[in-house]
Amino acid sequence: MSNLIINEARLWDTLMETAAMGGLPNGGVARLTLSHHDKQVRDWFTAQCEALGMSVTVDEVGNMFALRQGQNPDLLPIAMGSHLDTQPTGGKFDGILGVLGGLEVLRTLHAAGYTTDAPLMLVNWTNEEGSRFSPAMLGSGVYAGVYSRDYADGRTDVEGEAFGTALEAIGYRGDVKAGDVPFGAMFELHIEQGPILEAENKTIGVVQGVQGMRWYEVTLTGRAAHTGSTPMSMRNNALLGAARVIEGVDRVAHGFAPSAVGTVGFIEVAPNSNNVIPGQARFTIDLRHPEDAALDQMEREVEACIAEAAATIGLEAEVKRIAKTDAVAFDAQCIDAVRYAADKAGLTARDIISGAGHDAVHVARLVPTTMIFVPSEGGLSHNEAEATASHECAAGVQVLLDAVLEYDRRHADVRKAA
Ligand code: HGY
Ligand code: MN
Ligand code: MN
Repeated sequence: MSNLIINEARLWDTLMETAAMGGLPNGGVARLTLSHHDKQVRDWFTAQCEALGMSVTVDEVGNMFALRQGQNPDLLPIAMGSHLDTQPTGGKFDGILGVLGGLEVLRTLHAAGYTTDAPLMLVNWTNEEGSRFSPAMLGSGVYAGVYSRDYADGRTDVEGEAFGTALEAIGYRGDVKAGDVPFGAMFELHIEQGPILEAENKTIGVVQGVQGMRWYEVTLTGRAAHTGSTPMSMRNNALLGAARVIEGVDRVAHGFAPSAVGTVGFIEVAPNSNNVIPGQARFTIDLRHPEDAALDQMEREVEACIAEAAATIGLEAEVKRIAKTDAVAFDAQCIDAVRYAADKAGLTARDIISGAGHDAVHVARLVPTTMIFVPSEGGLSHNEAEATASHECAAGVQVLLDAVLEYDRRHADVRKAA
């Protein structure tokens, strides 16, 4: 059992230092994937890891893997990781806490001259947010074989720039095939992004799994026409159709309360002019629920709502499902290591299912994986006011350190006993 303690002040300083990379005047962070701010933090990440004697490998979709040697180089590394990209009006903690938490663990081990049995790895997954380029968790999805590299390369942002072009523009097209950098387990520290831990006054979320999530791209096409001279009976207003669907998604989600959520968060209208009846509306739908069967039913009800709006208003509807991640349960041994670590630190904890999606969802289909949550103030995230207290960040990183060391020790014991 180790008595290593992470350095809370160093962790907080590092969080605040990186929050300035894409920092916003109101205190939030805009570090969209593959932007120059993303390049800035990636370059910084590489320098920090190399300063600890680690080697950094970049794969073909920009996923970054920093490796720390263990006593037994033949073993698969134990990974820690999350994402460095943010929402356009993101906060200082979503994703980056998991990467910087892993960095703090590695800094603590380095300072102590402590070498684990298995190698350790710190991962930055590309485009977890799915904001600039949908869908979310794209880099980890390509690593896991859910999406092809070509599919990812072809995704475009609202300006029409392709993922592959942006990746090469910041110099992060690695020469290793996605999926070819192996590791044996992953622990992801993340803020909860919801209200439960704070409401129950718990410091640690022992994450059991992640709910199912589906994203759709919908294009409704009507007819652009003059707002002044076109009678109401002669209109094919695509934005009116979108409004009906937006209302319908909300109604379907409430119909599956309390577990379901449904949102339309992005919409583009063409030609988007004051005095033109909208000829086209393109928007995304985000549906989530802990049970896949419920998502199947929600999907049917939303599709029916789209068809009805199109038929009533005289629109063409194109619906593409661009992401489907079924509910995932995390690994019992990893979860037990987290529980052990929370107990060891004397922290209050509770089991929890993640409402938000994470790279751990794709990774869990490949190797033993779990997550550690710390509270979000007011349950708020994907908002500039996102906040988690320094001592809570430090508690999460201490649990990350002790969970990884415990997992490493338990596996070393099994090998010795064999
Ligand atoms: O969509 C999500 O849950 C994550 O923030 N990408
Ligand atoms: Mn995140
Ligand atoms: Mn996020």
